[in-house]
Amino acid sequence: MQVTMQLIKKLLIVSLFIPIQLIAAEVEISNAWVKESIPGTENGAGYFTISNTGRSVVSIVGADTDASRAIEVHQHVMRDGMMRMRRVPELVLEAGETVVFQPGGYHLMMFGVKNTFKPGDQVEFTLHFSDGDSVSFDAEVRSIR
Ligand SMILES: [Cu+2]
Repeated sequence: MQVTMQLIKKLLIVSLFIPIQLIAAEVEISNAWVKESIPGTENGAGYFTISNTGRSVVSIVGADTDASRAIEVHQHVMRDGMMRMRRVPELVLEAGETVVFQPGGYHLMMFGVKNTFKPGDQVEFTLHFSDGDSVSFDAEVRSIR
């Protein structure tokens, strides 16, 4: 009996911890990756796919990482025939909407990368939402060759 109760407690703890990363703010994050560092640059970019699986609007208002001095949500835009980047202060996802962060589009822009990103490294990111919620996830560094 004693053993059974302990086992149930353990199972409860495990089941409480596993889903937290994915269900906060009712978003799902997948395919998270970071570009391998380009020698001589101190900036980096992170990518992922985010789906709003809830019934209400979710809005990304910021990001955090320990891997760089600063981080911003960015988007590539064409202006005067030139590809430029701009900061996105708020990215709104309607209920059911999926947004793909990918090269040439949305990205997590890292300024002052502390350690060179090598393929296979893990980088942790946290996204902050307008309702005060946040979600953390790991991204794997991928080779760009
Ligand atoms: Cu950028």
